[in-house]
Amino acid sequence: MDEMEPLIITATGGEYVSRAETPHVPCTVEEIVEETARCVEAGASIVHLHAKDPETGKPWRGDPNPILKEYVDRIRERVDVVINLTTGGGRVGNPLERWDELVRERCRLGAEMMSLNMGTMNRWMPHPTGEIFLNTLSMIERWCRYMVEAGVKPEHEVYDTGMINVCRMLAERGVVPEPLHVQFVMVGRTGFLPTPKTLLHCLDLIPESWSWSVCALGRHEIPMAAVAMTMGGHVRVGFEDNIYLRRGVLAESNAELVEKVVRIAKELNRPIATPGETREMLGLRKPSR
Ligand code: KMH
Ligand code: ZN
Repeated sequence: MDEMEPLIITATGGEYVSRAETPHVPCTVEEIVEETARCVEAGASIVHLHAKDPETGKPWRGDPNPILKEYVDRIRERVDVVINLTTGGGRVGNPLERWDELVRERCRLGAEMMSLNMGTMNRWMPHPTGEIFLNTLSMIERWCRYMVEAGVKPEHEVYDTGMINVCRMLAERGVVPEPLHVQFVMVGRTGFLPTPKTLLHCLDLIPESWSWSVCALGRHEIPMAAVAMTMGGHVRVGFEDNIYLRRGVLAESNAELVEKVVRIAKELNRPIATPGETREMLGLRKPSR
C-alpha cells in the first residue's frame, strides 16, 4: 500500500467541560500547558483552546483574551505545536458589541489558526449562552478578514451543508485565500449526523484541494475519526467533544484519546504529522502580534 498523507491530529482542552463532569479536565494555565505537552508527545500537532475558569473549568465569564494570551505564551515556551484559538468562546458575560473587538484582538495573540463557526444554529445541548449560537454572514466575513490580515489561518467549522456553501462563497469572493481548511463538526441532533454517509456527502461538496478534518461528539468521536483517517482526512479528539476513553470509562487525559487515534492510524498506514509538517501542509505562517 502506498504511504498515505500524514495525519494531522488536533487535541482539545475542554471548552465548557468542567471539573464536575470529569476530574481529569485541565483547567489552570499550568494544567493546560502540561496537558498540551502530553498531547504533542502522544502525536497531536494542533491544540484547540477556549479560555477556562481555572477553578471550575467552565467557560471564563470575563475577558478571555488575557487568559488565551497566557496559554499561547506559556505553551510556546514549553512545546512546539500549532495553536488554534476559538472565536466561539468568550461570549458568556460579554455584550454583543464587544465580540468583534475581542476577536480582532485575539487574532494578534500569536495563534497560527483560529476556529470560526460558519453559521448561526440551534445548540444541540443546553449552554450558558442560550439556545442558539450566533454567527451572521457579516460577522463571519469580518472575522475572516481580521484573521487573514493578521496571518492567522481560519479553521472553518461546519455543522451542516449550508455552512459548506458559506465557505465556498468566502473563497469565491476572495475573503479567504485558497485552499481552505474545514472541520466537519458532527454534533448530531441539530447538525450533521455522525455517519460515514454524511461525510461522503460533505466531501462531494468541497473542492479536492481543500484540507478537511472531522470531530464527532461522545461515543461517535473515535469511530468517525477512523472513517476520516481511512478516507485521507484529519481528525480532532479531546474533552471538548468527548470525555470517555471507552464505554463508561473516563479518559484520564486528552492525550489518551490522541494515543488511541495514533494506534488506529498506524494500522491504517497513516504516518502522524509533526507540527512542522502540519504548518507546511496547511500553509501556515508566523502570525503578527
Ligand atoms: N465545540 C465544538 C463542537 C469553536 O470553538 O470555534 C465546536 C468548536 C467551535 O470547537
Ligand atoms: Zn472549540
